[in-house]
Amino acid sequence: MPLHPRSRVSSVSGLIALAVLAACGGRNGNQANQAAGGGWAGGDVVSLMQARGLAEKDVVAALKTYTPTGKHDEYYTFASGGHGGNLIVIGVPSMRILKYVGVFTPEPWQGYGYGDQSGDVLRAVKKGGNEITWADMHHPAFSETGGDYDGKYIFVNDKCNPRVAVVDLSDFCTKQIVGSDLIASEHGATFVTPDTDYVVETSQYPAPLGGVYAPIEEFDARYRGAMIFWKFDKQKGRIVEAESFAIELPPYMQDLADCGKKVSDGWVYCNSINTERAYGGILEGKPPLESGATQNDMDYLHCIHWRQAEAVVKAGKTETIAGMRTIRLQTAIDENLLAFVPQPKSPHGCDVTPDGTAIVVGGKLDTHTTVYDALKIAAQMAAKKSVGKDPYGVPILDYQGSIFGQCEIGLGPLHTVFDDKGFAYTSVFIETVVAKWSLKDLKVVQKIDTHFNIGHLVAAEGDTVSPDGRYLIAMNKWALDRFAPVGPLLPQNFQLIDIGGPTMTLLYDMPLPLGEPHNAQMIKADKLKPIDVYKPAGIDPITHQVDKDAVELGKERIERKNDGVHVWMTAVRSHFSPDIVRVKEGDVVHLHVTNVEQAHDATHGLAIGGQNINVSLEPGKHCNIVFTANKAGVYPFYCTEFCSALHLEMAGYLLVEPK
Ligand code: CUK
Ligand code: CUA
Repeated sequence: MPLHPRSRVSSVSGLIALAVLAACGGRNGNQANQAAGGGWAGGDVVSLMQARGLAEKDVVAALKTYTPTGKHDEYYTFASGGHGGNLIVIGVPSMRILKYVGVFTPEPWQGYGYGDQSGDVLRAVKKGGNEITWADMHHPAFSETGGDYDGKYIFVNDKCNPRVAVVDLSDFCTKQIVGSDLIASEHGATFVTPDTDYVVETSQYPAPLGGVYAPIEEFDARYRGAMIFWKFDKQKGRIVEAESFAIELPPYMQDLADCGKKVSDGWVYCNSINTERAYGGILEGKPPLESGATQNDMDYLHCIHWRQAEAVVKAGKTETIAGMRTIRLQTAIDENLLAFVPQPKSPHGCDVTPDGTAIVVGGKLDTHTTVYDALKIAAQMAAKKSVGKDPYGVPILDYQGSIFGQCEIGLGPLHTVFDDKGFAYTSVFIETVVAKWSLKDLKVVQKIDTHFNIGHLVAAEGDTVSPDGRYLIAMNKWALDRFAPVGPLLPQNFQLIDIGGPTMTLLYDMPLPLGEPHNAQMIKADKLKPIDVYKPAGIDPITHQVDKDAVELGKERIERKNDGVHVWMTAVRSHFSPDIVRVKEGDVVHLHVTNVEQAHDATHGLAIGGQNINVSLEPGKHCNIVFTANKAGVYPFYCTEFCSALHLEMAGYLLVEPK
């Protein structure tokens, strides 16, 4: 064995501990080795710290996050891609991006929406006949069993064009997108009931239900909100539209929702803004919407008994609007399944504690979080005790009689997540901090700066019945000076914070240059059991069944049929077969292509020039591609993943002969 020229410290941690001591004790470790001219002369830890201007806390943060090659992260974070309309999968604590999952937006690498059957998923919901290829994605939610993440599915919403998507975590692919024209925008989505019976989607900006027109002067009479309960079939992994229902709500701006759990199982809560029912009119002599909407001292926390609503639906007490079985507002009142509790001025955030006893709502224009008592609310509703009614007849419960109390947080509290030690963590937008406070005595114990203007925050399993503590990510709206400048449009800044010890410490800044993610969810890595390959070969990833047109090696063929030319093709290192496809100008071409390989990571791609066709062929995957060869010419097709030494030779020709 070759001897190392220098004696070595026996362990890496020992070396680093020594180095940190040396650097931080003020001793000048090894000045001669200090990097000159940008190189890493010397290469020992002390020199590196000095050369890079790192303090002890930086090295400690690095040690807590650095993940050497081949080592996996402890957690996955699934962040909404915001305007990007996709999901971003991030490893924690390394903050390495592991995957983008195309959801509401075509995703070229996955071949999502570029020619194969995934396009049917992407384009399933049109709005007014228009194809929508972006989204304003806000809130991902994992499927749950018993209030805990089960690692099977993740749901996401589109605020702008109300839609909900189902992503299967066995292959990280979008399987379904649904949407209802009942509502015209949404926000309180997606949130799941503790056993994922329903995925909740709540409207935000009131509009006449069902996508019809009504003059805005008839706002109070004809504009409405609604909460949709999308029924989820866990076995099939699909939302069942026919078994879904909605509840009509007054025309306030319903905001964030969360489902009760444990003692509050069966309930869903939703905060609201603009109970003033302002609708703007700046050029028409009215106050701007935002000032009209902030006149009242109190808005309303909506408390909805969804299990009761389910029974009302079963009893047939609904009206179908835009295809959605809807419990009308009067029915909801008569059936005692909806009540309001006042909440301080323009609230934001609505988060149920892990034990289900309390609902935390942020103040936004108030300096408190208000902690509501789920049982007191339920008791008042059961006793039909109210202190008044809103203009639509919805009972209003006594505010003081519905709360545990308030926590003085700071300027602009928004969202709250939880740890395993009885602490809550609230994002404070204006003050730009995370405030850690005790659920026991509602007292703040620590604040940590964020950079800058934090929106949501996510903690490890922090929205479940059993949070882990450990890690928290602050999702900041502004990045300002944190990164090298990239022009006027700046990335978002995800800041990883260690919440494992008694004090929060900042570990890492991660720019996210894609959209405004809003929220994310963090799950223990060992809860996910993704597949390696599609098995057996020929699987349609949407149905997870062997496709009827799956192709086996040796069974490749081309046939002209009534509906066009069918090509049954295989992909295997390093050729497509057939590699010459002859069609006539104007032919409809049906390309059935199977990657017959079963080797892990042996992915091919198939792209055809001039047709906007680009699919990803993971091992075992089958794609059905349909297009019209509308222009005579010679179209090379080729593999787009560097799969083998002869990858560049993995190509062929589509020959479109003139008519
Ligand atoms: S909202 Cu964006 S920071 Cu859509 Cu959840 Cu609060
Ligand atoms: Cu197959 Cu490159």
